[in-house]
Amino acid sequence: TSGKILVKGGTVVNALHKEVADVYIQDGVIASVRPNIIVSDDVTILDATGKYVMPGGIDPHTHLSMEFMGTETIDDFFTGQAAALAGGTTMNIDFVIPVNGNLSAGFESYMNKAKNSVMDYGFHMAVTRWDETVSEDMEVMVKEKGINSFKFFMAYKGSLMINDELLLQALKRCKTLGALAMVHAENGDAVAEGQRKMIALGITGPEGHALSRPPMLEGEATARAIRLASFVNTPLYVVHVMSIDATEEIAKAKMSGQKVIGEPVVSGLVLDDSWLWDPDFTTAAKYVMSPPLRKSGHDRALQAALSTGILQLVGTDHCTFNSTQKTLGIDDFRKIPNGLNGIEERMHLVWDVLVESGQISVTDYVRITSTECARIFNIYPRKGAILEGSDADLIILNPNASFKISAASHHSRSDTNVYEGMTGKGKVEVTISGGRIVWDGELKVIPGSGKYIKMPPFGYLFDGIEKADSADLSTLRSSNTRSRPAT
Ligand code: DUC
Ligand code: ZN
Ligand code: ZN
Ligand code: ZN
Repeated sequence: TSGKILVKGGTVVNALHKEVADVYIQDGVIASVRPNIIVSDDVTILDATGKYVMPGGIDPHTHLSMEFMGTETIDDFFTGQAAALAGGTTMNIDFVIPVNGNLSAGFESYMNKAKNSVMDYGFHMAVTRWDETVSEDMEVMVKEKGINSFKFFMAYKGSLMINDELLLQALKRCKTLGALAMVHAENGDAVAEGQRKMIALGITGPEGHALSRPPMLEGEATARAIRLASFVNTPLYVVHVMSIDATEEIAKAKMSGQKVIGEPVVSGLVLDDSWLWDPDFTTAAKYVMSPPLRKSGHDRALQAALSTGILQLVGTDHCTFNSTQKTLGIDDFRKIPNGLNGIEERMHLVWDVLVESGQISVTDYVRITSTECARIFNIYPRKGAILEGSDADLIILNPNASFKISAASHHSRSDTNVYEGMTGKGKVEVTISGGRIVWDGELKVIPGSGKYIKMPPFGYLFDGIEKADSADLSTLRSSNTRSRPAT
């Protein structure tokens, strides 16, 4: 094909506006968006009448090719991203895990893992250790490597976790670099205690996973991270918000004016923990992720929080292991590799559970699946929008067709799917990535075609922070003056 595409007659949806228009794509970029565009015959025409034309999804939270808990995720950048494209997601932001705590080595290793990428991607970086070298390396990552967010684990004691003393140092460093601090918020010390208790009680199966780390431990760590971020006045992004407890802390912080972003993941929105009690180990183990799935009720509360803006965007935490890998924990739930799928299912499930149900508008759908992520990580409007000059990453969604999820037909390499059998209305019929049709019921992906997207520091969340700091300082000075005894 010529590489020129006209998407004709659809309802073009952006985060704040929708209208019936044509979209003309040339050289990987959106060249024009307006009604009745006339083109020459070498242009591929896609009829989108009666359908929605929307920015491709951006998944802010994935783990592809991740070495974790004694094994490695079964989806690499090729299979994970191919699955994403088949489900209407055109970019993912993955988490670089440092090599022996070393950030630069971690970055090189992930750039290498991503060589067979089939869509654009960016990176967050986990910080799992703290010293002068790490602090210096953070600056290199931000200034040279295109990373503007760092993730800190408050759980996974003994491996990834860092304590409050280090977290505080890291938060300060993020602030000076204009990088967004992200936290996995669970109290790792208490989780370890909860796990010991379950094992002592003889509860070694997957249900022990849920019982050992209840929502209060997520609420506590979320509150603590929020307070520490407030103490140094830097914005905070809480990944995989799974509970009412954590959501309430985020809502409270927002009411006090603090810049806190909450990211629920699809599994938390549509599943509950009842699966973990399934007597069949293979079935139960596939639902083990951290933080764990919660009791029914948390799922609907997370949906409500998203629809009202308390939570702002949806990720997946796509981190897949096949059933053989999950048996690493057959005698001890602590050894079940944590993680489940979602990169292919996110766009369909969010549409079904929030738009079809009438909880949010189609414009809000675009905001929470794409635009908000692009804004937070400072790549809007190149990504997250259908505007002249934006990258040609977009989807055609037919609201009258239906989707059906099954491991038999999905594109992940995993032999199971936690959403097995789910169906709903709203189907991604076409995905365009980098100006090419990569999905139209069949995948047409090219290994190595995905580009690394550098994300610049000091995104919109940092606006006003310096002013707030100097206002704070002058308050401090004047209150000192008042309290000084007269001489
Ligand atoms: N939780 C998971 O379930 N998998 C990857 C890491 C994490 O925090
Ligand atoms: Zn330096
Ligand atoms: Zn996590
Ligand atoms: Zn994760």
